[in-house]
Amino acid sequence: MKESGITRRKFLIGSAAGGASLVAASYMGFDSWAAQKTVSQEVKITPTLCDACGNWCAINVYTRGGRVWKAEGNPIAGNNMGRICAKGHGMLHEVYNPDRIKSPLKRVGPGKFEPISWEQAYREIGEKVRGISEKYGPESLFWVQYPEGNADLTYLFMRALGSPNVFSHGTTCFLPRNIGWWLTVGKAKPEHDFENSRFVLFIGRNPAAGLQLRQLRDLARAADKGARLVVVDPRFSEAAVLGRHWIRIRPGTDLALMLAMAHVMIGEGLYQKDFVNNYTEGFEEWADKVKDCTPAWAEEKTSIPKEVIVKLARDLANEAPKAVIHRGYHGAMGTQYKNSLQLVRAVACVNGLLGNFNQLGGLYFPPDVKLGKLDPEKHPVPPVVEGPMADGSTDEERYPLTPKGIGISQAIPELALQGKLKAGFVYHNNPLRTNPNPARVIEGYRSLELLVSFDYVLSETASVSHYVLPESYYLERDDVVHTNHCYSSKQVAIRQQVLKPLYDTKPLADILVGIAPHVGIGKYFNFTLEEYNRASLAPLGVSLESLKKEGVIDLGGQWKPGEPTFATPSGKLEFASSILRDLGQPAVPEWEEPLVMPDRNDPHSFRLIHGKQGHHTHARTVNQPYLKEITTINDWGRIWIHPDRARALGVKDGECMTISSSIGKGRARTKVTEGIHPDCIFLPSGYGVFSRRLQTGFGYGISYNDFLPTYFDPVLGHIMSNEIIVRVEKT
Ligand SMILES: Nc1nc2c(c(=O)[nH]1)N[C@H]1C(S)=C(S)[C@@H](COP(=O)(O)OP(=O)(O)OC[C@H]3O[C@@H](n4cnc5c(=O)[nH]c(N)nc54)[C@H](O)[C@@H]3O)O[C@H]1N2
Ligand SMILES: Nc1nc2c(c(=O)[nH]1)N[C@H]1C(S)=C(S)[C@@H](COP(=O)(O)OP(=O)(O)OC[C@H]3O[C@@H](n4cnc5c(=O)[nH]c(N)nc54)[C@H](O)[C@@H]3O)O[C@H]1N2
Ligand code: SF4
Ligand SMILES: [Mo]
Repeated sequence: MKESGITRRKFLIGSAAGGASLVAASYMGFDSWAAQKTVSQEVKITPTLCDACGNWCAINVYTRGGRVWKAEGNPIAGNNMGRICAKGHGMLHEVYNPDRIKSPLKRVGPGKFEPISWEQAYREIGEKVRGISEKYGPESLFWVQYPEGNADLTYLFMRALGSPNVFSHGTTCFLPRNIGWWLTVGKAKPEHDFENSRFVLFIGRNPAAGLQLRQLRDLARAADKGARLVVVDPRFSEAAVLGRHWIRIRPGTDLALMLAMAHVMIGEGLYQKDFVNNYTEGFEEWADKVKDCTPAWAEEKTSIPKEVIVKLARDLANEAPKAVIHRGYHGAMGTQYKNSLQLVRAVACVNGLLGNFNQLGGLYFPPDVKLGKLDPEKHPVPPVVEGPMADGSTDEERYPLTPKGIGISQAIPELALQGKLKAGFVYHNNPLRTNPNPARVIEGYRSLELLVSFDYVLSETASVSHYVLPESYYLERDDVVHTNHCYSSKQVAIRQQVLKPLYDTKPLADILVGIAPHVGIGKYFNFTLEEYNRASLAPLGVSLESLKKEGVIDLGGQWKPGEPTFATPSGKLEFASSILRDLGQPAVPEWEEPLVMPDRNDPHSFRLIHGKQGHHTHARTVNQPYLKEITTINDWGRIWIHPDRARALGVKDGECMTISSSIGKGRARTKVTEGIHPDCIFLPSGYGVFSRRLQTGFGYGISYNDFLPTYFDPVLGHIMSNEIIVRVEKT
């Protein structure tokens, strides 16, 4: 065990001593354990949905003597198939975290909060929202959230208030990935039939740490059956360990690799001709475009030897149609680069050359589940808000491809400072940590006349809010019915209460019903969550009681291979996109330079890249002692740098480096490793907690956002989080 960080022994000593900094006894110190032994040992199993990340895995939670004991994955759930990850286990115990907010809070001074009643919170927030709306118009109100689950309720709330401004994490997570696929095949998220694949290629996707448990299971099965899993990444990621084939690429250049692979596949006639002839549009135009994208050209861009590119293209094509390039998520194809949209288009098109749509071992479109709605006779629906969003994202001229209802959340601070936004609600989201340029985010959010956060702890954002409303922890509440994603069949699932709330907290639905009459929208919130859920389930012929008993119910409609269909304007896979052409954008995927490149003559110049670790979610789990301990025991908070570059800087493994950009400066210990491209340094993305109210996580590590200016991709508006060159020095 390393000396750095908190060892388990120190952790336990801290616990026994009741050390505040170690979130002690309530995590089950010896005394409480001994006391437990004397109370009831009744074991109860409740099916519910994990909320430790956005995957909504179905789990069965065991309580013993009324305390959470453990959880197991629900085997029939399509997106986890009985699995549960370290975060899922660790975050169960957060319900007992002493950092939790125990009642509604009102800020009475910098960093100072006083507990208030729900009634007072509803009344005061209601009055303020009403006043601000009357004075500046409802378009001065906004809501920002992690948009899963209860999103329907929050859209309803904002619609009732008359505001179009609902923001999600889209521009910091996935936006180009969704739009690129939608343009090419008409749907944002095709699924993969990995179990039957013979060859899977990952372009900036690391499913062994950016977890989706079903994918991981299916990939492991494919690997067992002899499939090749090849990972293209600037660093030797966990997926590269799983796949045993790593192709090291210069960050920001995957588009060149894709174009060169298309060049080889088309030039050597290695594409699926029947598929291309029958189901695609614009092949000749793209073939013409990639004529000059030779492997030698791509070698220059990517630093991948041309022989490797040729072999990769041939090997992949040889296994078609049981060959697939992963659809991508956050890394490379997400919101990281200026050329991410072109990259996603190119990936979708190379999948088209492989002809793998609706084929075994390829890609398919998961079946949709359509839920019911409350009876509008009894529960009036507010009128649709026609006006534009304050960030310009609904402006057809400026962001014609950015869909409604996602928003460009990194614009909020600026809009607040300009006085265009006056009051905000932050739900299950922490923009002070997860948006670029935290100093500016703080300034912007602080300038609001009213900021209300819904959280279960005093996150950085909650800490600067005027009111903090504690949503019950996920183990303590019911949520809206969920149509789980990531599936090959239709399923519905439900998150339900495992424990009675430990403190004076409430589920979101109850909070909205509580505030609504105070802002004059009570008539739109005249329902209970139970009524809402019953109405959702009605068309499915599933009762709420049976769903609560099972946790997940499979409705059939299993995906089957067959004729592919595409929801594009042409009804085909569009190598050439008519939508892009009409917008004056490149109709077929073509090379686009990244926004920035490090200076190869300057030993201090690096691109800063980042990524997930399997035991942390975004910026929020490092306050969980067991999960933080995984980091400290393994010394996994370090920043990766290539040995040649480290030598040039005179930095040795484990020593400190200072990193600076135009907006920030920070220090981190190094991991000197061959497993990273020399052009970049890599920072794991979970660390850098700066809320003192998160006692375990506080002060550990740094965050990429601290170095990243507020960018807006010119086409979609995403943050381009890896388009940042930093200066690195030995500390
Ligand atoms: N454990 C865990 N699992 C999660 C989450 C979590 O927070 N924690 N979050 C969920 C969510 S919301 C998301 S968005 C997904 C994210 O899932 P991923 O997209 O897989 O996650 P990342 O780690 O951001 O990026 C993947 C890889 O991209 C690499 N990369 C960076 N730049 C480039 C490049 O230019 N080219 C290539 N080829 N690779 C590059 C990084 O080194 C990294 O290994 O994970 C989901 N699952
Ligand atoms: N530093 C950093 N920034 C990132 C990322 C990263 O990995 N690191 N990832 C990027 C990506 S891919 C994404 S998707 C976004 C995610 O962006 P966010 O959604 O802002 O990320 P989280 O860190 O998950 O923050 C969620 C917040 O919800 C709170 N929360 C947890 N459980 C509950 C609950 O039951 N109810 C309520 N009301 N609140 C709860 C947490 O305490 C936390 O404050 O961030 C992006 N930005
Ligand atoms: S992947 Fe892990 S943390 Fe995310 S929902 Fe599933 S079990 Fe929970
Ligand atoms: Mo994400």
